[in-house]
Amino acid sequence: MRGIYPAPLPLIPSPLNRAIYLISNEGRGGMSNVSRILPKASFTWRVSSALLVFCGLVLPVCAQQPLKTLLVGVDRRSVTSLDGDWHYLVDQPPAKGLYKPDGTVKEDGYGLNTHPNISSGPHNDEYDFATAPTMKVPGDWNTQDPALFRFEGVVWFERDFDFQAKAGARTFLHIGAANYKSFVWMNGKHVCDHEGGFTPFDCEVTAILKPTQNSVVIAVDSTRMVDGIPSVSIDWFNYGGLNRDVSLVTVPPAFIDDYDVHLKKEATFSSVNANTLTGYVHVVGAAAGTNVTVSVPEAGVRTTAKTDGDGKAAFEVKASKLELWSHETPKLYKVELASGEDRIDEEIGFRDIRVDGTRILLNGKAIFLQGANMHAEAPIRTGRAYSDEDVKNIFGFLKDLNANFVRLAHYPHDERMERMADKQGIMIWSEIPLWQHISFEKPEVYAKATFMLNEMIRRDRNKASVILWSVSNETPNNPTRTKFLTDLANEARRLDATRPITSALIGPHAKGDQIVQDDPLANALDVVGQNEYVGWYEGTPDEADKLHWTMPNKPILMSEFGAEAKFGDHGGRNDRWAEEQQVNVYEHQFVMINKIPQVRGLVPWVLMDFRSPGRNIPKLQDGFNRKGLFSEKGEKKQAFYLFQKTYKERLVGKAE
Ligand code: GCB
Repeated sequence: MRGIYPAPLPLIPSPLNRAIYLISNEGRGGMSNVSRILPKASFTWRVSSALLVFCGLVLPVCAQQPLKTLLVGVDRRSVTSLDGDWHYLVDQPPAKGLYKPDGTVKEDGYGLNTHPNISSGPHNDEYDFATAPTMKVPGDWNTQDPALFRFEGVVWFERDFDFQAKAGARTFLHIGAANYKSFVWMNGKHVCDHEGGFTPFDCEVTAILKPTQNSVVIAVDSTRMVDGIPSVSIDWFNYGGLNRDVSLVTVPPAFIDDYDVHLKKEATFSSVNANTLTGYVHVVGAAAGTNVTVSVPEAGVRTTAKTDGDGKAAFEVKASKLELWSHETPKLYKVELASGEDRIDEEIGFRDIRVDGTRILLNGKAIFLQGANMHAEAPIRTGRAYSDEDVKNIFGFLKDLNANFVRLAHYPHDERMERMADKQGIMIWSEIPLWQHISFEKPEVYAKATFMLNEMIRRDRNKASVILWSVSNETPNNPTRTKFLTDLANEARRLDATRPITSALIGPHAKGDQIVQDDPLANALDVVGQNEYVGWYEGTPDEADKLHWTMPNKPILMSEFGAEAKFGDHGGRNDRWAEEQQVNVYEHQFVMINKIPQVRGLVPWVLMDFRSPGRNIPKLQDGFNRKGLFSEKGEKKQAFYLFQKTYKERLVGKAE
């Protein structure tokens, strides 16, 4: 089986990446594990330096594994779903079914899916998937089995299936997301691993599949790691499991794995000339010079481009006429991408998003973002969000609020969110889970961050609704972190030059009535997110009125502000936990925010109450962060109505 890897990953390593790569190779006598497994002169030579470090240092097991790819647009293909009931077994710490005593992965562990010798003969393996209970995939184990509600560790999943392979076709196992590390076996063969809880991955299983009685076994380890992203401390629930759809994707021998179709970004935007589409289609297994066609019938576009030696076909073509996507008119076009036997039918919106001074311009027009933060929590049923129903409920809340924007905190959410946002005209801030304290000093953590950034951008770059990539949330202001995040922001720009880059900053504390935001990370950003909790973690609600912020001369989004309130808890305007106090905090915040001229968006924390096990005040929190405008059951707090009216009548903030 030949491994493949996404082409748009950093082919030219950034200076820091290059340094890490050299260090990792030196440390291994000049030859990394990865370079040993890469077939010479093949496509895989173009693997990113981030992956080299990732496999070479972080996951030594990669050395024995075929590389994985990341198929873009899987939800636009016809796939064989493996969702449904999977057997599961808990591998209690130290997880002897998965890890050897030294922490490396066992090749003769539960992944082999053998059966115990119960009745006779020598005693052998002590696990059995065939008779194990089942749970639903997608889903988190915490809300499906009460015994696992607080469990963080290794749970194994197994299911059997029949599969009629098409002659000559290639088949990939696609996992929408599994938190946090995954180790995958197919028919007893270890096929791939992945680190990161919120992005998809694929492993090729073509040569291993049989017509009947296939068995896929996946170990998911949700243990928090100091050097993970996020690290050990988080203010959300660490839902473990196969949290998003799992499927088999069958493609022809030469297939489209990645594409980017967007409105050409000119030096200045002009609506008259905004009709050039550009980008690339990448075809794995295509000889140089293979034809790729890109058609947008409704816009009169049909162009043919040829792949280069790496399978990439770049194109640029003028549309006869293009109606641009916006939150007011979320126009999507049917886009057909085809090469040889492969074809993907997409729906893509075209728009221009840029920063001009302190303004954010969408299609040349200054916009003000009226939004909310949201965790990937399922309203009403609670648990990790993964379904059409969950997404419908969340968008119902946003539309009811009159929002035009959502910050998907603090990690990439289910792709359904972006699809729905594209259709409904909600703009998105998309973020990697780089939250507060991270091991910024460690090169391998930087490698993981670039890896996750790549995965996020690759999955969602064709979504018009995504207008901002965020590299982090509330990180400590020191030179090591600033260098790390500045490099990461530049990496994001290199991967996608069409969108502004942001991050949510925190602090500094007020000095008297003055607050000067002088975090040097702002220099690396196009749009500055500012989190602050005046009236809740700091000061009293009315103190906000007196505060004067000095902010960078860039567009500012108030990316978090708010207060906790328990739905149905009523009292005075200064009574903590009362809905009235939450309203009071916001009303004073509005006074303060209205005095900051560069503010271009409101993003209250948070749309809906969400599970966070550190929130331990009985009867008030009960394991939930209660800063929601909605309760987790979808009940509207008074602050919801405040925002609904504020957004409808555009009472706070200006687009320019
Ligand atoms: C923050 C964090 C967010 C927390 C929130 C809170 O600053 O960015 O993840 O949940 O505060 O409620 O404390």
